[in-house]
Amino acid sequence: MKNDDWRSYADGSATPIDARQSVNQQSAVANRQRDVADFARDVARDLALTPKQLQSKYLYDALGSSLFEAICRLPWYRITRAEQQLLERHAPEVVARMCPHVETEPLIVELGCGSGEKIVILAEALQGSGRRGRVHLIDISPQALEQSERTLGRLRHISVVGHRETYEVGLRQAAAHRDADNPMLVLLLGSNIGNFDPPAAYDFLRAIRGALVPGDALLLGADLVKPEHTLQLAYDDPLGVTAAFNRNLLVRINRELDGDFDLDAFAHVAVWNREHQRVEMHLESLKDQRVRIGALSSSSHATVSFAKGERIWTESSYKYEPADVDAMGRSAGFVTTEQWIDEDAGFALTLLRAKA
Ligand code: AVI
Repeated sequence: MKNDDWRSYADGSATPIDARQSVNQQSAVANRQRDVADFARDVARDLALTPKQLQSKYLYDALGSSLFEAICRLPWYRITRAEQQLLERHAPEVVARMCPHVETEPLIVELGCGSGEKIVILAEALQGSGRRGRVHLIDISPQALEQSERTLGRLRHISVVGHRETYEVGLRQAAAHRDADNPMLVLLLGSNIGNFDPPAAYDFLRAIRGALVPGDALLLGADLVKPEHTLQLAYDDPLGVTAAFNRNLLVRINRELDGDFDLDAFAHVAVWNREHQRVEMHLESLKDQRVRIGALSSSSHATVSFAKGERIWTESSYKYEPADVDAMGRSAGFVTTEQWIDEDAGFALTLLRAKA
């Protein structure tokens, strides 16, 4: 059910928003406390590693998500625009391949929906072909889910359910809503696969395959290897937006974990690691310093020492060759149906069918 006063939820229920409000407020507080505890635990563990690390998923608080959206509009970061153009051009073909009959109602699941501007292109192609569908959005960011639901809200031929979950949990929940007569299409776009290291990317594709049945499909967007200078500009842009995105992780630790990181004492660094085919983002300490993180005061990690030049590794963005995508998909139990490439931007959109 979906109209202005009702929303469907991941548990399949549909209850007036007013009646759910106090329940939602309580669970929002509980979620928040759980999130901060997880964040504290991960920060303590990962800053004790050599080299020091922070997980890239923590880049996406509300400000980080807005900064990432700004990155997507930068002239030097072409992933988003290239993918949108490929989607606009080929979405009708994806729909036609997935839904041979006009009465087919696919279950479309997007892992990491952002603001919903990509899935809406597929939803519109579905509408253009006279078909209906069900959409499940999975994102850990509540802002992203709200925005995507708004973006899709004007479309009456689809129902929308949001899951504020990790990809794995959300995918399991969404797959429970599939029915035997209609195919499932999973979207993993924006080169999100690039933020997994290769073994994790393979495991993740296997997990996606495990949620599918033969005939279902995965639409995968992957950024391609390109000249170092181009990658450098994409991940260390002249406007400093990517630097702000990276350093915001320290702002987040200061705010949520009572840290005292001096932002001016850490520089954003982006490095192309040719051997591993990845761009790495780091935060480099500009001096010898000690940083206190109040929320960790009960542990031995409350004070973290940095030597001048020492780095915190915050993100990896793996880049692929088109054949790598095909090979990775094949080994995970898929077969490539189509691969559309934007040669100029160096980006590939691949439709992978689940093999029998
Ligand atoms: C979300 N992810 C695919 C982006 C990327 O390109 O790795 C995140 C990003 N990091 C810096 N700029 C954009």
